[in-house]
Amino acid sequence: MSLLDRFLQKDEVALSRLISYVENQAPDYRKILSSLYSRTGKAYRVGITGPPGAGKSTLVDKLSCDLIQNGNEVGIIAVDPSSPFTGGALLGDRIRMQDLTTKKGIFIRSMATRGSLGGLAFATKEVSLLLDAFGKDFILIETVGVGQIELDIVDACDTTLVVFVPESGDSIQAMKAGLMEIADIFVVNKADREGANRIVSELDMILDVRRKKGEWNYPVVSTEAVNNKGIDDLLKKIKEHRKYITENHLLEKHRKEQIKSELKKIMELKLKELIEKNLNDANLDQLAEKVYSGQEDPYSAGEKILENLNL
Ligand SMILES: Nc1nc2c(ncn2[C@@H]2O[C@H](COP(=O)(O)OP(=O)(O)OP(=O)(O)O)[C@@H](O)[C@H]2O)c(=O)[nH]1
Ligand SMILES: [Mg+2]
Repeated sequence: MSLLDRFLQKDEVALSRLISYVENQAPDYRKILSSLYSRTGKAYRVGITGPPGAGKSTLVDKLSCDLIQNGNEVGIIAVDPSSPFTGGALLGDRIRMQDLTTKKGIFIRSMATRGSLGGLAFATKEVSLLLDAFGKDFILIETVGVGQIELDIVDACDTTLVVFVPESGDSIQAMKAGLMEIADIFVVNKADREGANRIVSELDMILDVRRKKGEWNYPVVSTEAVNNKGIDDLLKKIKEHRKYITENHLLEKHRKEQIKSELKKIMELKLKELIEKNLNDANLDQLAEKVYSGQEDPYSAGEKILENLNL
């Protein structure tokens, strides 16, 4: 049986293998995604981001358990842009989520920078397509930190949670990093610690400016992930947000925007490949020689090459 057939029969080993194909951009990986594309669009993607150690993995763990108990299948992608390879820095996550891997209906994958063409955010999208095609109802994407890559990743999600902790300064830092703008739901985790109420009211104060009657109200939810407290409330808010963006056609609009940027990216990558294929070192040397000796200028030389590419 082919890998694809096994994938279609819900074989998780085949899923893992296909994810590696896609991550490594193995030959024909596009054909695989293309043949599976019609099976996608059903999964709901939830992004979870926030400062290191805020309790994101613990939240993902508890949310997943609740979701599978309600009959959903869950895919988890843990992304760490700061790690040069998959595994190392995420080992902690893996250990913490270990009991999850044995639960039926939950699949976990870690991803890290591998210099993949198109970048980590794009690779994450492609992996989530696979999970979607596999039949996952929810895809939870955890990213640590506040850089541009993380923002791009959660921006591609349908609902984004930003996790805060009672330690002071977090909210202000997050605002600087643009986290406030991308969050749909604000989570104050470690509510068992002192200062939790203060940060909730601080957030509420900032958000009141943005809250408009009849529109999404940017809720702040307190949780104690380790003690499984507040998780049902959080899940309720996620579902409310889903309902809100669906009914107001915002989900549709957002997904179309995502498709546009994917299309551009796919074409960019294809062009890059074509250029590399058609322009070997010898050609380049020759051209450089011509430009250097004044026979040609680089602008017209570049145009000519592009015209001759078989697009
Ligand atoms: N006191 C308290 N500790 C918690 C709570 N939730 C999680 N923790 C602890 O906080 C630590 C970090 O939790 P993680 O879930 O790994 O946090 P994370 O945000 O995924 O961490 P990174 O992925 O490394 O950024 C762990 O020791 C958790 O047990 C909570 O509600 N209260
Ligand atoms: Mg984590």
